[in-house]
Amino acid sequence: MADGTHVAQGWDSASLKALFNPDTGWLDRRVLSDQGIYQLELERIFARGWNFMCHESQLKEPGEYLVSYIGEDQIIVVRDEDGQVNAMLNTCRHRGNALCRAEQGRAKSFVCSYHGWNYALDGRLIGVPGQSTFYHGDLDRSGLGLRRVRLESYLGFYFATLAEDAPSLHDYLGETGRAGVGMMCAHGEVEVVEGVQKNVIDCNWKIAVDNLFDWYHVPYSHASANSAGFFEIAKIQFPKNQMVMLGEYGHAIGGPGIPKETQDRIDLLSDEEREAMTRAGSPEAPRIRPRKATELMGEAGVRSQGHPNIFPNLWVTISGTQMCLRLPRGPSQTELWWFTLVPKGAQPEAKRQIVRRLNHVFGPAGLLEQDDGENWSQSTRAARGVASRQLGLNMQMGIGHDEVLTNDGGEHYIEGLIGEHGQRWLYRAWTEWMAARDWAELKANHSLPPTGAI
Ligand code: UNU
Ligand code: FES
Ligand code: FE
Repeated sequence: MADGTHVAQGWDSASLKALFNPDTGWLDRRVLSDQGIYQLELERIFARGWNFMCHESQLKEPGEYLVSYIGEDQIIVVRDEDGQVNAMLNTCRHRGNALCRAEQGRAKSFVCSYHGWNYALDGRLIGVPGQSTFYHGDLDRSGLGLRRVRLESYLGFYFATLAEDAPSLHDYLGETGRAGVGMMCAHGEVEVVEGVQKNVIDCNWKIAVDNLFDWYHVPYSHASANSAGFFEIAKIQFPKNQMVMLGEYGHAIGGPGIPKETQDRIDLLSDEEREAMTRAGSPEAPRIRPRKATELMGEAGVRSQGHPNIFPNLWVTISGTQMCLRLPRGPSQTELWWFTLVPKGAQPEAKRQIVRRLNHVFGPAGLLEQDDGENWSQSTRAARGVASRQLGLNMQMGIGHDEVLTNDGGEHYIEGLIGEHGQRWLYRAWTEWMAARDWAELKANHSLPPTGAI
């Protein structure tokens, strides 16, 4: 059944909701290990949500394509001869073979390597060997095109969904999701450098997502980076100036936030003065955004120096310099895809320097990801142990000590100490997505960002 009931025996709506208690912060560890839950995630979260595919700069010319994923479904994203970008399932309609074997490339059409069926860049089946002879002219090609997938873009970032009844990408992202995507364009237009760095970590995808809101681990997990002089934790963590933005459908942004009084002073400055302030090294805000960033990110969003997560699995890293997709590969494995952003039209030498610097931070060669990946895989492994998995995971930090503020722009945010509001918002949304059988139920039953005490 399309709603996944056949694969998730025992997981009815009530038992799924019971896996996380947002009022206490206790999470059932089976969410990191159970095969039935994993199958249901593919159907109810990945197939239903808007999944990041690529940036427009990755598909410049007609025929350029790349292959990405919605859960475990491969998706071809390709620019056709008319300049239109199409998304289609990467599976031949004959015997199901994968059409694109390359991760990225340029094609005139897609010819299947098994029996030679040929598909146009918009998915139409345009050639079948032996049509008039072996098929006796009986084959109706018109019904055998590649399965088209809904694709929409925001600020040049393309997302796809398998759900016909999903809201528009714009509405799905909401204020918080749009602030998150906007963060990447806050200093001007961007492009993605060639090549996506990919590696697999033996962890559940959610433990990697929950980490991006986690500014508690930085001095411990990354202690060696600090003592090696790789970075100065005191200059990036801002434990008392944290801001968490909460958005509909599970989007959130968490991490350091520029205090409002500081931003009020920044707002009076010209863009040139802001650049000078950044160069001089402001102790309160590592990188000051230009005036027009407020339009993209909102008045609260523009103060965030933290990490957006576009639900379910797109992490925008600090100041919008990279993106990381956390692609699920079973309950115990996650494929991480790193996209590096540079200013549009950056010169080769400038690009090279940015890539070299960022490769040392996150990604498979990055010091920070090596520290964290080790912890995530051990958390995931323990969730498979019959005794260990009976103990919940604790996410209680900050409960009852904070307040959700709301402004005229419709932004909802919490300011204060390091806490686990972002993680709780993530898992609360996760249970709501998992318990809803379709978009109608999700729309009716999901939590709107709260106001007041939290
Ligand atoms: O570990 C992290 N999430 C992090 C550390 C992020 C940015 C800078 C340092
Ligand atoms: Fe593609 Fe047969 S599986 S042509
Ligand atoms: Fe980290």
